[in-house]
Amino acid sequence: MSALYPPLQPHRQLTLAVEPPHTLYVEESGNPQGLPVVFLHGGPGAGCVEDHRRLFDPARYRIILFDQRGAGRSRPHADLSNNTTLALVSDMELIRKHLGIDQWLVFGGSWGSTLGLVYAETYPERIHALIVRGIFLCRQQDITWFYQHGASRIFPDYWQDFIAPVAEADRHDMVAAYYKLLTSDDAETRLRAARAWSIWEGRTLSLLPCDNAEDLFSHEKLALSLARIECHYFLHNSFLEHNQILNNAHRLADIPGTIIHGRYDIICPLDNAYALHEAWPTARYQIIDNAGHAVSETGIRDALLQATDFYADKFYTSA
Ligand code: STX
Repeated sequence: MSALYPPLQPHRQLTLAVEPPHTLYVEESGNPQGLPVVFLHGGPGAGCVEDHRRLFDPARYRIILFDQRGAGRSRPHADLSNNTTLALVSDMELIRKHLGIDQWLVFGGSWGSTLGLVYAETYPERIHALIVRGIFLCRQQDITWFYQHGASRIFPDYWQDFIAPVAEADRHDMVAAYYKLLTSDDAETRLRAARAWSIWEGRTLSLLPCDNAEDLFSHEKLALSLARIECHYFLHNSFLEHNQILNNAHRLADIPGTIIHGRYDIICPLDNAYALHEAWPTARYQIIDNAGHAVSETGIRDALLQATDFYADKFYTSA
């Protein structure tokens, strides 16, 4: 079992104005001369946390974290305007150019895997390697599974709490119903819906229950950005064409890659990773047999650390 790298502070933090009204929080930690890696957080809308830095050897990586539009420390918080997949991909290019980086390693879990895959299929020449975890292809079947029926059968008790804010007549389309609540004029309605949406995700995240999931996910700031931004993306088919990621997977062929996925992932079932592995057979494919969806689960964390060390061995050269 391997531990995360020790806690570390960013040596540079910046606020980058992208398309109005958005301003992004971007930070760098680790070795300024190291192998650049960009970390893509989940949700969309979850934002980065300090532990994300600790997945990378700070002696060999130049670690770049940023909060996507509306998430974390980016402003305006939880804002849905001009918030699309394509916009996030162009933000990544803006950040890359702003930091003077030619090629970087791209690392993403869950929605971060979605964004990383779309970015890689758009700009394959910009990527040293791609590490993706908890694969989320954002197909209609993936959204239906988690927000309509599927996961509801594994967690029927938590599902009741998830559907509670929605009038019975509207429950045939949970994403559309939630969108109305989450964009309501009434702040209390928005927050109540955001908490229920977010707690559903928190409770279903890991194979074994995690004690503080409800506290964490009901926190006003996280709940609002996570729920509003996710719901906005999923209502709009994540701004992707039908099966876009798999259909364009041939563009990944020359990218060194690692796919890591927990066998008991209920948020993003393993068939997401399996389909990606079939479409991108040159990538290393690792099923973690004792884990669900969370980056914090031991088996997932170990595999991720092994992967980041593997690519540092391969690509890092000291000046
Ligand atoms: N959301 C998938 C996703 O990206 C449907 C995701 N799942 N859990 C998370 O993100 C957090 C734990 C980061 C909130």
